[in-house]
Amino acid sequence: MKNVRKVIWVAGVVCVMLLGGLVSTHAFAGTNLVVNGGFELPDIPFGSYEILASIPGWTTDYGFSVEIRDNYGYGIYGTPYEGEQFLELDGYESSNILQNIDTIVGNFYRVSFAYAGRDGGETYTGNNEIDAYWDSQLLEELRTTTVHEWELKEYIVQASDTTSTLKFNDVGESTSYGGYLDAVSVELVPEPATLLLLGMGGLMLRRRRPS
Ligand SMILES: [Ca+2]
Ligand SMILES: [Ca+2]
Ligand SMILES: [Ca+2]
Repeated sequence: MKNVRKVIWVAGVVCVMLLGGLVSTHAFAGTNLVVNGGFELPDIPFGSYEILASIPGWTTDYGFSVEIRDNYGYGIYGTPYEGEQFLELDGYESSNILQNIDTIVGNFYRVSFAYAGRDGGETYTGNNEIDAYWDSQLLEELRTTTVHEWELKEYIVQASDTTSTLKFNDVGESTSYGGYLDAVSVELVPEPATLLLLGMGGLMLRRRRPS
């Protein structure tokens, strides 16, 4: 019985140490590192839209403005992917948004976001075209001919610097009609070895408990 207690105690200590290691990486897996990734700020009135030169958390390096919509549009056309608001690139003119994110060199991150085509946007060539980048790495050339059908996109990327840049470039014609984005997220992916050890620690505790 003494040995069993010792094994449980050691397994517990190992788990705490591993968890401590994860904490020290300044971000738990599952924590969204993107500020205002759901475009809920600034909070604009329900059923309206605003064209803004800047929004919290994001900057732009071309284009005058982006557009935030809060359930603005007929029927499903105004529905966000999550929350109450979403973003349209190309508010008055073709634009981009980017955000610098603190990352750990060599660590892996899960990048995800929702993308949809704009109602009315399909009438102009290339209106919904957005190129998504992680630093200089092209994640995807986002293209759609559908109207307001949210697609959840996911990628696993690796950080090569202590700051990584997530960027969305509108690459369609400057028409005031652009693609939609919502629910932008970057989460730390635990290292496989750490996950394995955590799993083994948990397994050891479960197996020893009955005796
Ligand atoms: Ca949202
Ligand atoms: Ca609102
Ligand atoms: Ca456009």
